[in-house]
Amino acid sequence: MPIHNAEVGEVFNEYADLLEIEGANEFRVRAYRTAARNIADFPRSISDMVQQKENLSGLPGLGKDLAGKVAEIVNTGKLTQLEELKKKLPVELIAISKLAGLGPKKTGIIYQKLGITSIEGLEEAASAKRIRDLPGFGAKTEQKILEEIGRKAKGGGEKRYKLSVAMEIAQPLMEYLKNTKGVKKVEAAGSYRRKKETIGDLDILVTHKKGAQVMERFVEYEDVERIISKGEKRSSVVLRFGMQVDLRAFAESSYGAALHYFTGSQAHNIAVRKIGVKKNLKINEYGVFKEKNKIAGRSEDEVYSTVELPYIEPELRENNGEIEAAKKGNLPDLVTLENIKGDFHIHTKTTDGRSTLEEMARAAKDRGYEYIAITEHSKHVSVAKGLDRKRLAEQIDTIDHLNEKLDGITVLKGIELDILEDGSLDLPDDILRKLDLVVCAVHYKFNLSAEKQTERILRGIDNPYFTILAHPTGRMIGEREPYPLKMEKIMKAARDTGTVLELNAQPARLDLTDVHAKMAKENGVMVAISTDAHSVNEMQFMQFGVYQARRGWLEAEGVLNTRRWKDLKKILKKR
Ligand code: DGT
Ligand code: CA
Ligand code: CA
Repeated sequence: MPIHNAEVGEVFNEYADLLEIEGANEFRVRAYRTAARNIADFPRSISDMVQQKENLSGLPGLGKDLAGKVAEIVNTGKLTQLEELKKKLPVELIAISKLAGLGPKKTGIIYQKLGITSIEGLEEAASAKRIRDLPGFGAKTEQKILEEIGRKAKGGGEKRYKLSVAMEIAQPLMEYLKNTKGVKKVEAAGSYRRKKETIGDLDILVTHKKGAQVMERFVEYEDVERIISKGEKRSSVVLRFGMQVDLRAFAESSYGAALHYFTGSQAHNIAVRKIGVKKNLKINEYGVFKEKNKIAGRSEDEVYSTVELPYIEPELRENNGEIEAAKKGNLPDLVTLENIKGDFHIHTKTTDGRSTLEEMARAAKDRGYEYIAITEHSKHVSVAKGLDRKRLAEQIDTIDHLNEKLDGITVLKGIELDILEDGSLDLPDDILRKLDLVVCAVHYKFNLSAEKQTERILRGIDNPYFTILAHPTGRMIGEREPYPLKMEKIMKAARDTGTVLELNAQPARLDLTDVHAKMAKENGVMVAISTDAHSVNEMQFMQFGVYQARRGWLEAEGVLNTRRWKDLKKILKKR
């Protein structure tokens, strides 16, 4: 298995954490963190580069020494120095550093000043009020430490999985369950059905004929590592990848009520039940009851209609205004994958993609699209062989020729243009003028203050050729926090200039978030759902973008790439 860039980055991050706990020189710590970020961010597979014996010391932030360490990680899966430091430091220090709000720096202080090496020792010291006087700490931090230890003891703070990963795990399991004799319905409820960007555990519901061996078959699934419980109606297991799965069986007559109950969210359920209470109805996972009589339960539609609501799509069920909208008959008509007519963010082999331009164009046509935009990196991203003005001009010619040859799909000329630190754009206007659209993005200097970062992007947006702001917050789920940004200001500027915000569909990005997508809609800002595909395969990520857009209440109307080519053409011309 080739090791992913993010995994190499993780090794460096872990090393940086331990160095910080040990009290190492802060510049040294920072060098590893910077390298980790650059590696995780690097658009080509570092693993491939090592295998092909390419020189790594040209990568941003990597000198000869770090390049050697990268090669070691790729070749052996380990970093010797990290292993040695791990042996040297008490193991629980890492667990301590992972307690919310602590981190390696504070853990280092606790360790060095008080000699604390275990969670137990930390709890003792916090209870004895010995933490609050440490430099950079206070009574509040001390209190938080105690709460956090209490929460952990109750089993909180477990791992979450990206939706794409959860789907890879869940789909074969559900297929397997469907193939059980006597099993009728199999569906995953919970956050999975609401298409949240990350999933805590899987909640699978089934209906079956009497005597079907579904629970037996479930716990015998090849990826089951541990059985937590097994019963007739409910079983729980932990899979090899660490994910917990709860399986619950219901009668057909309760299935709709169960599906509603276990889809959640809990906040949505509570709000629905409240309406029920006003109507003297009791709603639970078995049905809707009026006194002793069951009046609904077979379908979700039935359940909603007892409280005089229309069906509400799972993606909206967060008690985030959907109940009010449903009452008023104002629910959004959510965008679907079928509405999507093109993709505005595509890389090819010309820079760091893995498929050719023509392969991407044909794959887009196969998906039923009418257009795609080719958007290579610009020159500032030198590590991805970003295009300078000359190579971009050549690509424009190539695309013109390709369009003459292709039928039924239009390839748009674009670029993923770097927004430089001062807000200027990476290529001059006279070449941008020749493009159909310009996708702009921040790719470095993530650590500016919110004011500076916002100012930088606003200046970029001022350029009349700026069409779409790509992955607006730069976050990577579970890996990199969004950079601080005044999103209201960005939204206002986007509205005033007709700038489009991208909802990047890469499962690790999903940037805009659901909350920001909704905010865009409320601000009258158009969204483009784009895959940022680096291969034909990655064009499938469109689905994840659409899920997130639906969670953000977006309708086809508010999504630019639902437009037919003939309409889009006019919109692009006008800009
Ligand atoms: P997750 O797994 O953390 O990604 O999030 P969910 O939403 O899948 O949450 P989970 O697995 O704890 O429970 C699944 C659904 O079951 C949840 O969305 C609502 C329902 N549910 C679970 N426990 C309760 C409860 O104590 N009360 C109510 N009203 N509903 C619950
Ligand atoms: Ca769940
Ligand atoms: Ca659950």
